[in-house]
Amino acid sequence: MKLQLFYAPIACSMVPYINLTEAGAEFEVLPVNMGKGQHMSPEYLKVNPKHKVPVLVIDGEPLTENVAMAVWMSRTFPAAKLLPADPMKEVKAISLMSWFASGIHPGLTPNNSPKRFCDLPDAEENVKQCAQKSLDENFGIADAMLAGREWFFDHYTAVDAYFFWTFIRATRFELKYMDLGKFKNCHAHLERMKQRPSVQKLLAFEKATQEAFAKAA
Ligand SMILES: N[C@@H](CCC(=O)N[C@@H](CS)C(=O)NCC(=O)O)C(=O)O
Repeated sequence: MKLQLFYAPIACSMVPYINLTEAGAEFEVLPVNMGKGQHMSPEYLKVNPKHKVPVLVIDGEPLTENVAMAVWMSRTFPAAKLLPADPMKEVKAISLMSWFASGIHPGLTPNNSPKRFCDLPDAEENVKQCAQKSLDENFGIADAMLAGREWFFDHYTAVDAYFFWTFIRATRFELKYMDLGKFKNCHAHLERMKQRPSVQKLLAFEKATQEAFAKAA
């Protein structure tokens, strides 16, 4: 099986990188330089007309959407236990990841591109403030879920990889309208994630990709 992952540093393509690594899968990374607009190029739009990363190409067939990728990986690499085996817990895991995709991710993006959400004059700060209000509420819910727990389920799963991305992404913004520091359980989860070899590999790869992009600029 040939696996290729369209990946951009900082972006949510971190999630399938971690999951594939956890699964011990062999995959090729195809870096996308969003700073140079590669995700809007005619070649990339043929792969994903939604102009987003990640895309996982499975034997030539492109699959988009993080949640779908996690389900596919869990089925394809069952030994990695990327989702819980119990059917109810499995759908709860899919429910959590869907919330990250549709509830948390939309609170992240406006912080770096507010004009995409409202192009009225002087609206940028208000867009960021609204986004951070949403993040504050959602991270509060996640923080309560993680209280007294190592992972979202009774073992590490793809849900942890996805949440890790949402939280590390938030820590990389300058957030004027919320205090990320109060989410102690989310921070502890982030630190636990950073201990995993898959995450260490990802962070090293991200740094190397960013350096390569900077050199090419
Ligand atoms: N629902 C998608 C979201 C993908 C997404 O929004 N990716 C962002 C990076 S985190 C992106 O590629 N943005 C570029 C754009 O929208 O032009 C998923 O879960 O895979």
